[in-house]
Amino acid sequence: MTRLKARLLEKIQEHRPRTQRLNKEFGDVVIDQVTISQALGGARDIHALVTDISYLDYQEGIRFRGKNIPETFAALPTAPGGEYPTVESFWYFLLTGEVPTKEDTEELVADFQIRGQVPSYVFDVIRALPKDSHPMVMLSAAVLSMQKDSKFAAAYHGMKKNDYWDPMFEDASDLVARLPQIAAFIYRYKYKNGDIIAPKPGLDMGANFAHMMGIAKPYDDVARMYFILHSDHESGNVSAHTTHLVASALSDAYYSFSAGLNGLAGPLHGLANQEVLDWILSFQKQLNGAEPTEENVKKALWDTLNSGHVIPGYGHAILRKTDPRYTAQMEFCQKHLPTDPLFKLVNMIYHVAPGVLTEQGKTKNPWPNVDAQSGVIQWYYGLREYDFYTVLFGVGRGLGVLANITWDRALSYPLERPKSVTTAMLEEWAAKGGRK
Ligand code: HAX
Repeated sequence: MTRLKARLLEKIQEHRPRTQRLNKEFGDVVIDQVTISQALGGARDIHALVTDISYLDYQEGIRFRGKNIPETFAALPTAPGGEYPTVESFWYFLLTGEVPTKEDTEELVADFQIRGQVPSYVFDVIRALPKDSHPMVMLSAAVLSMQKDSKFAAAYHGMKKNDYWDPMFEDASDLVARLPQIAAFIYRYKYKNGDIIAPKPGLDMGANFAHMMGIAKPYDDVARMYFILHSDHESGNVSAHTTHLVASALSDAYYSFSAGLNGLAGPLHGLANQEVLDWILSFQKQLNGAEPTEENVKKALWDTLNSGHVIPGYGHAILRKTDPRYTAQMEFCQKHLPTDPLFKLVNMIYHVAPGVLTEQGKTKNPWPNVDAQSGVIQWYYGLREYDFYTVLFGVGRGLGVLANITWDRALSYPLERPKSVTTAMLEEWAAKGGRK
C-alpha cells in the first residue's frame, strides 16, 4: 500500500464516526429551507451537499481543505525548477487534508508513472471519432472507454460497503494519472497532424504534460497552476455535482467522471474559457488594428448583451466578487506576460465589464470568474486552438471530483434522489403561504 493510501485509510477511519454520529443523533436538525424560486431556479443556494475537500465562500472564494489559493500554493512542495506545487502533492492534499512530505510526493510521482500508462485501445477510440468532433467529446469518450477495466466495477459483487472506497480510490488515481497523456494525445492528434510525443519517465505531471504538448518552459508551471486552480469548487457546480450524482448510483469513476465532463462542456460552465477567447478575438477583428479603448470595449459588451448573449467569463452562481482563481492567473500574467496585447485587453474588459453588467442590472455578480483570464495564458504560450481549452479544465477538474467520489464511498453517502413537485402543488402552496 502506498503512503498516500495508508494515510487516506487512517483519515477515513477517523472521519466515519463523525458522519455516523451526525446522522444518528442529529439527523432531524434543520439547516435550510427551500423557497419556490429556489425550486424553480436551479436549486440555488440550497445547503444539501456535504464535502470537506473544498468550500466556496460567497466573498472570499475557494478554499481547498481550509486553505485559500495563495496559502495552498505556499504550503505544498514545488516541482524541481518550478515555482508552483506539483499536481501530485496537491492530489495528496485534496485526499487527506495534509501537506505531503517530500518522500510522500516522490512516491506519488513514481506511482503515477505506473498508473499513467494509457491502454492503447483508448487512442483507437479517439481515432475512431470524426476528427472534427469537439475535443471534449474525445476526452469524455476516452474516459468512458476505460470503464471495462474499472477495479470498482470488477470488485463490486461480494465487496462490503466499507471497502468501496478502496477500488474507487484505485480507479480515481488511475484516471488522474492518465488524464494528462490522454489530453495531450487529443491535442497532438487533432491539431498537430498526429505527431504524438510520448511521456518522459521521471517527470512530475506538470512537466510531463508540457513535454507531451510540445510546449517549452514555463508551460510546466502553467500546467501545474492551471490544473490546481481548476480542480475543485465545492460540490454543487455542474461537473462536480454530475460526477457525484452518477457515482451515487454506485457507478464507477469512469462512468461518473465522463458524465461530469459532459456537463463541463456547457457554455455556461467550463466551455466559457473557449467562449472568452472567441469573444476577445472577434472583438479584436472588429477593431481592425485600432487600439482598444474604454469606449469601444463598452460598446462591444453592450452589443453582446443586446444580442441576447451573456458576457463569457463574467458572473457566478455563488461568488459575489472577483474570482480568486482569476486573480491568481492575473498575477501570473503580470509576472510573465505583462505587455501581451491580449492580456492588456482582458484587463481593459475587467475595468469596464463590471460597470456594464451592473448597469444592465440582471446578474447578481458582475465580476470575472476563472474563465475570463485562463485562455489568454494558453494563447500566449502558443496553444491557440481554443476549442481545446475546456479539455485543460477537465484534466484539472478530475482532481477535485475524483477525490470527492472516493470520499463519497468512504463515508457511504447514499443514492442522491431529491424530490420533485408539480407546478399545481407550487400554486397551491403559494396560495396557502407555504407547504402546510
Ligand atoms: N452576462 C450577461 N448576463 C448575465 C451574466 C453575464 N456574464 N451572468 C448572469 N447574467 C444574467 C443571467 O443570464 C440571468 O438572466 P435571466 O434572468 O435573463 O435568465 C441573470 O443575469 C441572473 O443570473 P445570476 O443569478 O446572476 O447567475 P446564475 O447563477 O443564473 O448563472 C452563470 C451563473 C455563471 C451561469 C452566469 O453568470 C453566466 O452565464 N456567465 C457567463 C458564462 C460564464 O462565464 N460561465 C462560467 C462560470 C464559471 C464556471 O463555472 N466555470 O466553469
